Amino acid sequence: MRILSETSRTFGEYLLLPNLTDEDCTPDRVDLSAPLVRHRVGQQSPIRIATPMVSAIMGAVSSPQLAIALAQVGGLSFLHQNQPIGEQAEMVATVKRHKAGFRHNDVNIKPSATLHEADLLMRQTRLDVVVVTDDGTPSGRFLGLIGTRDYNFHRHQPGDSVESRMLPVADLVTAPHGTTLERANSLLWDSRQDVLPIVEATGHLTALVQRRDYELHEQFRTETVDGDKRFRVGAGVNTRDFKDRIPALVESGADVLCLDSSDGYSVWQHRVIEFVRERYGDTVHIGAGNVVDARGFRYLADAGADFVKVGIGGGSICITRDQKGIGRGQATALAEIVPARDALAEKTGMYVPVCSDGGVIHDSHMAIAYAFGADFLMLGRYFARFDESPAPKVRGAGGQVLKEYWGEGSARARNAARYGQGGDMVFEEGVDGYVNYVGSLADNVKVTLAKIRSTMISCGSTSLRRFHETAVLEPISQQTFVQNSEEVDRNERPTVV
Ligand code: RVP
Repeated sequence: MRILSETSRTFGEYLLLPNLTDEDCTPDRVDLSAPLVRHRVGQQSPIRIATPMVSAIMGAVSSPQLAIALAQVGGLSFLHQNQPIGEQAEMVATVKRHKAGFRHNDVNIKPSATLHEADLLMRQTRLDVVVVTDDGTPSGRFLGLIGTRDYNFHRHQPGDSVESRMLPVADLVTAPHGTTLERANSLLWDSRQDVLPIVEATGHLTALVQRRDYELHEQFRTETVDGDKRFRVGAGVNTRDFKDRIPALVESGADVLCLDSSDGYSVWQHRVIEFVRERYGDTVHIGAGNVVDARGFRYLADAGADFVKVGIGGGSICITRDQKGIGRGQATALAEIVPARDALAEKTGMYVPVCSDGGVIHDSHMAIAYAFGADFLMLGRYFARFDESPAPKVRGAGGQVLKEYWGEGSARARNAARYGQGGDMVFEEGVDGYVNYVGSLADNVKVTLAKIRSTMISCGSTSLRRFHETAVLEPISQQTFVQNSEEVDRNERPTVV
């Protein structure tokens, strides 16, 4: 038995001290881009992300819709593996089909359907516009568009037909299949439409180009895309069915895989990485974890992991520490692992990025995590609060709007491949709860990034590497902590709708 002398600490126990801010230190110069997968020192990582945030491998968090929204602002999602292989592969394919700027037409309605049915469909799919085809299927002939702005139940009857209010194809400016995104965007502006349908010679619709996507592109200019301008997407895998799951995910176009486990310091993860290297060489990227000390990091990095994920027990829905007595404060885990990453890079010339997973409660904790040297962050609770997360919205007792959020180790998820104790799950390691609904991913990420840039400017840095190298962090006293938290609760205000 060994007892370590230092106390294990979390992000909330530190504050940053400002460094000198000079003339070159302005928010527009801050580059938050980070390597996602291993690379030789001095060379570019094969996958870089402009927004160093990835969504958690969780059923309550990562869906194709969230993956598209996150890739659109420069991050990346990992679709969860607690589902049949075919379903996960189909989710990956859905994201890959979605070429940046071109939205796919897979939600359709017949002209004879009622406005009530159209309204219901748009609410269910969270779309503003639905494509009308003669038979109501994606392969049907394109007849027009119906959107939330085309009807109003104070003026129109729910039983009126879609045909009576849709914008018919004859009144729409359309573009032929093969039109470039640049050309499509200028047609969109010239026509003053919100949506430009891309139509084949046969009269079938292939895609929609939307004004909102153009505006997001202009705002962020940082989409995470592959060589064919398709959004990049990641997928979780496990140590049980990997021989079948990995080929299916690779086949459907997953850009990067990640082993999904609460404790990744295991020979089982080593074997999965070996399988990937034997079968695919370096053409398939796979991250591993989770670990909380340098031994675990080195083990997985030496096994060939493309990145290593750090964190046990710190997740907002996690009760592993109570149930098993295992875990470590996230800040302390990073403080030990980041130097091991840098020492490995120095010794071998190979840089293996570190992902800090879980435990971010306030946006300021993200800045603290980057200051500790994390290359990118995996977030569950943060993304669960947005429109695009797959969980249902519910109303709380006080009337506030909430979204459901549950852990992968909860009875609801029963993710046995991640939390199974030998076979099935015998006890729970996660809870099933709610988070405040706060609106769209793009709007919220924009504000969070503004805060991180502002912190970095105060600390005199315009890149994450420099921020980490020069950051001065200080543990705060219990008294400072109490003083901060005893004030009026200014955080996490529920959105009133
Ligand atoms: P958070 O961002 O604090 O909500 O944490 C998300 C992380 O918590 C996930 O990426 C995962 O590592 C961990 N997790 C997921 N489910 C559970 C659980 O049920 N204990 N923990």
